[in-house]
Amino acid sequence: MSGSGTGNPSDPGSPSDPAAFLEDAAPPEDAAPLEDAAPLGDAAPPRDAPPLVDVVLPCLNEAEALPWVIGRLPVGYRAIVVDNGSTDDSAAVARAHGATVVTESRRGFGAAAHAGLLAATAETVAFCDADASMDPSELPRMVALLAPAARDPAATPAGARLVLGRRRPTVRGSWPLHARLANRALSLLIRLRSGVVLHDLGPMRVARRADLLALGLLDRRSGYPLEMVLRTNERGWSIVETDTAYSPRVGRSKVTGTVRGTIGAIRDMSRLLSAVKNGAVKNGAAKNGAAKNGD
Ligand SMILES: Nc1nc2c(ncn2[C@@H]2O[C@H](COP(=O)(O)OP(=O)(O)OP(=O)(O)O)[C@@H](O)[C@H]2O)c(=O)[nH]1
Ligand SMILES: [Mg+2]
Repeated sequence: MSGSGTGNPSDPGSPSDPAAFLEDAAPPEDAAPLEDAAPLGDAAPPRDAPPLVDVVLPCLNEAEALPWVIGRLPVGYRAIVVDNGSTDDSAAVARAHGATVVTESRRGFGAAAHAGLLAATAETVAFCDADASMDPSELPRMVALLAPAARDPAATPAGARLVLGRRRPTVRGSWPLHARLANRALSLLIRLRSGVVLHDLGPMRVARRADLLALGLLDRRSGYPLEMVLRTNERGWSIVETDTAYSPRVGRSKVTGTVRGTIGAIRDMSRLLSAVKNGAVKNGAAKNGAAKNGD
């Protein structure tokens, strides 16, 4: 790592001892510095043009992080902040920074994410945490990996139907060890049960809106991202992973940093994986694989 930092507000810069990272915690050598993950720049659409991509930002008390997150959106990307019962100023801060705010009173990551999907109007929809652990300026590279929009959602054009950001820690402490181990175990179970080869079930992801709606997702809690993967695979649609930077979140941790959150996530995921085992979620013939940064 060259030490350029990520621009993330919590990023203290590069570690003094990069070799101290666990092996798979190191960002890939060919990863472009985030400053290079260029927004659309000159190709800026007119002011009132419809969004190219709607970016769903589920939000529970992220007032501190939102200004940075919304500010990192490329031109033509619209922030849809789904306020999930925040008791801080999240909604007001989001509005003040130009985001569209949707209110979802039913608690749960999936409830918030799905409300954002239903509010989206762009052909392409992205999901990103609102805690500044991920950088929305990486989204165009992910969108570029998507297959062209299919007129018929049942069709299978070449290219990915779901692009997942594989989290790569930028500094030690971005990702607590217990969370990384749990994630690794989950990835292995997904591979065994469904055949989908993943390294991470990261929350940053992009897909076509019509495809996402066609999946008929039902989970409204922590299982939502996993159900999205399993249902995409069930249809035989291709899933691709690409490396994305993962920095320490801004604000208080709700899931991976708390015992309650971790147990809840494991419970929701296990239920879904049992559904695969019992045949309630079928395995498709999806090809999936990793895309290198810049592919
Ligand atoms: N946990 C949780 N997050 C929610 C909820 N509703 C919206 N969110 C948002 O969903 C995103 C993911 O939640 P995080 O708390 O970052 O969960 P995580 O990334 O697994 O773990 P930490 O970042 O370590 O807390 C954040 O932007 C939250 O604000 C909810 O009901 N529960
Ligand atoms: Mg987070």
